[in-house]
Amino acid sequence: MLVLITGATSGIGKSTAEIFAKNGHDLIITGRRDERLKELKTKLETAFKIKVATLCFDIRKLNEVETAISSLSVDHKKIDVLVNNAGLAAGLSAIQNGNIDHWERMIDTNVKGLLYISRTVSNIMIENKKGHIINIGSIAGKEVYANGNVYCATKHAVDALSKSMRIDLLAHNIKVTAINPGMVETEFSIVRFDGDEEKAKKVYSGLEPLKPEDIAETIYWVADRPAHVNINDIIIMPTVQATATNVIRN
Ligand code: NDP
Ligand code: 8X3
Repeated sequence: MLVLITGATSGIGKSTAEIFAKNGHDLIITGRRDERLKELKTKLETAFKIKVATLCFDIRKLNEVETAISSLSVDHKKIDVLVNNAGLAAGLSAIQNGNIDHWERMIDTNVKGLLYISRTVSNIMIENKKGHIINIGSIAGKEVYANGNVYCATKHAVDALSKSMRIDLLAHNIKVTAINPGMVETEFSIVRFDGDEEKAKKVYSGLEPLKPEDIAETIYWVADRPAHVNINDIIIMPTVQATATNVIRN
């Protein structure tokens, strides 16, 4: 398989690149931090004898998305699996105090960015007469929680888009899966709290969160099902987390 993973410089996306590479699949890895992309490419090509292409672009910018994808060679355009993983939460404030820049970053990345890449790559998949799009949603796309307002709205949008994409792409032999994790310890909370590592650490204190590898294994399993099987939707949580806010801590 040739697998394009957005947001592969960190967390879930990076672990997903690692598990596909380990299983012998070629990759296209994307993100804005080019040095990290290059480091990961060298590491995976050396360890697993696979081919890795890197595309450094900001998913919020349609022209960057289109230029990056059209720069791929003919062979690299045979994308079998698109993992729509790039995303973020910015801030955690009541709606009346919300930071507009945070709102725009979340909407532009989680919704518009996902749409830009999906439109571009689904046309390639339509030409190839097959494909699989795996969207990383969230428990925040199934429930809402205090101060999560705009992040929850963007992930509810991902939930809705996954369902509608599945219908629109049905006639083109393109599978669509949504994977919705609860708490996963990555750079997510550091980004959410604008680099405040102490505050980020508290999110996971006194509990065992999911690891990015747990989500990567699920993504790999979903992509590895036989051609006639599609997994529509998965919610995956740490054992100590029942809902977005019901969590047991030591
Ligand atoms: P990380 O912060 O560790 O990784 C986020 C990735 O997204 C990075 O590789 C980053 O790359 C990329 N990204 C962010 N903004 C952009 C952009 N504008 N253009 C291109 N790439 C971008 O977080 P996670 O691994 O946790 O997050 C991955 C996904 O999982 C997100 O969609 C998140 O909402 C979702 N999720 C996370 C959960 C968690 O608890 N961690 C739970 C549920 C869902 P770079 O900065 O190099 O551009
Ligand atoms: C990330 C999980 O609960 O912080 O999507 O929104 S949560």
